[in-house]
Amino acid sequence: DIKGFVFDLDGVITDTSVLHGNAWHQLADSLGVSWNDDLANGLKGISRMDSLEMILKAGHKENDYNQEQKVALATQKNDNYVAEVNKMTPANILPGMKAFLDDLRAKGYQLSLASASKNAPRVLDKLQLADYFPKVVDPANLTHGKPDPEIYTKGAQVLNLDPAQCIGVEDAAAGVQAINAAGEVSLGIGDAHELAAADMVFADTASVTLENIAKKLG
Ligand code: B16
Ligand code: MG
Repeated sequence: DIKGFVFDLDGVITDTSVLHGNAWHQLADSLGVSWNDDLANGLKGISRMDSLEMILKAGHKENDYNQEQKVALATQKNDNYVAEVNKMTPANILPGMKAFLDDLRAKGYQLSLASASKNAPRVLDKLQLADYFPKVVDPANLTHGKPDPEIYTKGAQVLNLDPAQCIGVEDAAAGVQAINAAGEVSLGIGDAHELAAADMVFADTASVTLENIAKKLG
């Protein structure tokens, strides 16, 4: 029986993926790395430093900067990103997600957060959702990022649940892979082809309800 839900944040609860994308796009432009949709999609769910590496590699510039310079570039991107996050309000919660979280809470499901973002607590605060997620996996303590299962394994652990008792909710292919490898039921939100590995896929957040999940679980 399902007893808990382990949530991704960016692209699931709110669309910070657009803000991340804009901030990386700005940095890529300043480095002379050309930007495209594939690069933008590939960064979803990927940690800050791994994202920077992907961008530098796309422009064949991964050897042009030392570690200290790379940290400075990542900090520059993050400063721009945080300035945008600070403008967020509960109106930035994706359609249907507040109602879904309320329903889950009312029905006694346990909730945890498995976001790769170090800014997740700030984002939850801005959305006024911090109360819903007393259990947040700290990405600073992870050895491996998504698609490694570690963050989702910990997402179940903090709830004292077996992975099989949890549904992991993701918008990114790397995240779905992580959920599957952790032994949880994977719920993907987005393009059915991109998220083909998920146990169930919903086209958008508004269609994610307990009723629709029950139908797909059969
Ligand atoms: P930060 P998620 C991920 O969040 C984002 O999808 C990804 O684009 C971002 O680089 C990563 O968090 C790290 O974020 O720079 O704020 O630590 O999708 O796992 O909720
Ligand atoms: Mg995401």
